[in-house]
Parts: sequence; C-alpha cells; structure tokens
Amino acid sequence: PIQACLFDLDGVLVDTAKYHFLAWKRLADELGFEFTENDNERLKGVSRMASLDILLSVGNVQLDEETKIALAEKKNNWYVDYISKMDASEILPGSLAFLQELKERGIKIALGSASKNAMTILNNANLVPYFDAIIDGTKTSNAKPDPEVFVLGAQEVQVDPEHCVVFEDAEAGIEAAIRAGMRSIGIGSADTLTQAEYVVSSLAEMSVEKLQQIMSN
Ligand code: B16
Ligand code: MG
Repeated sequence: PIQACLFDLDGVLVDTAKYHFLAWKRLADELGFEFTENDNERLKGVSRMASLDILLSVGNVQLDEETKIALAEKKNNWYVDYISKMDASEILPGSLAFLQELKERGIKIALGSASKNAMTILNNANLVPYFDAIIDGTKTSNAKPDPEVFVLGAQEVQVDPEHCVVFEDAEAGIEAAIRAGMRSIGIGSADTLTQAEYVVSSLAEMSVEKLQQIMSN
C-alpha cells in the first residue's frame, strides 16, 4: 500500500502556471517576439534557466550568460510580484480535500517542486501545515527529470520508494518519479503524460480509496 504522497506544486496543487506564463510573455514582449500559451507548455516543470533557454529559442535570440542571468532575474521579479498577491482561492479543485483525507489516514505528505518560490506560494495559500516534508528548488541541485527532489522527500518522511506515489503535471516530473523507483499519477491529459501509470484531470477525481485501488494493480 501507498504510505507517502509526493506532490509537485505548480499545476498540481496551485494554479501558478498562469503567472509563470504572464512573466515569460512579458519578457518576450520586451525582447520583441511572440510567445504563446502553446509555447509555454514546454516550460512546465522545467527549471528557470532551462525555461529561459527554451523561450530564447522560440524567439531565435542568442545572448551571453551574463545577460541571460539578468533576464531570468527580471522574469523572476515579475513572477514574485504576481504570486505575492495570491491566496487560497488559487488552490486547484480537490487539492484541500485530498490532502486532508491523506492526513486523517496517516499517509505522509511531501512537496517535490522545482520552484525556488515554493515557500512563498505555500505560505500565501495556507498550505504549509499539510506537509511532513517540503523539498523545493532551494534544496536540490539537479532539476527534474533527475529524481533528486523526490528521493529527498521520501527520505525525509522515511518511506521506501515503492510505497511512494508522485503526483505530477509535467512529463519531466513523471520521468523523475520513475527514475526514483516510485509510482506515478499524472494530472492533466493522458496524451501528454504518456509515461504516467494513471492520469486524472485534477485531484478532484482522487480519494484515498481510489488511490489504493489504482496502486494495487
Ligand atoms: P522558479 P513545479 C516549476 O515548479 C514550474 O513548473 C516551472 O514552470 C518553473 O520554471 C520551475 O518550477 C522553477 O520555478 O522560477 O519559481 O524557481 O511544477 O516543479 O512545482
Ligand atoms: Mg508542475
């Protein structure tokens, strides 16, 4: 049976993907090229600097390292400004009920996010009390699909990988779960999350009973 659930943050528990998009689009606007929501799909779950490289490739722009660091910081300042105003209303449907049920049933809860801004988001959304472990971009050195973020989370809650399940909206995150030797559930569409064991459109479709049932197969 599953003893720990590890959650990605952006796109799984909270709707912050729209703020990442707004900030990246603003940067593309300044640089003078088009950046669409479709382009933005490729940035999900990807680290900040890797995201910038993808964005610049969309605009066919080449820059030196120093300029890139400055642009990433600029984007982050806008993003931090957007998320500083967010609150619990931006928690995605079903998240709170599922976290509550996991807690009541004694299943450990860990965060496994690439974001260096995870604590700001968790604090603003009042989500901190649910977590037994919080691993984010400030505690890891290798980005997903490297399994580091989930391996550290499982260690902190002291559960073996085979009893852990990862909830992810990005293909890189599902791959990280597989490489960590964990089970996986995709949040989104089965067309994009092809490697996930099972896919739901949101956590509103999840319950502990359903989880244990899916994972017993
Ligand atoms: P930051 P997750 C990821 O968070 C986002 O999906 C991704 O779009 C972002 O670039 C990355 O965090 C880094 O975020 O710039 O705030 O450090 O999905 O792993 O929770
Ligand atoms: Mg995500």
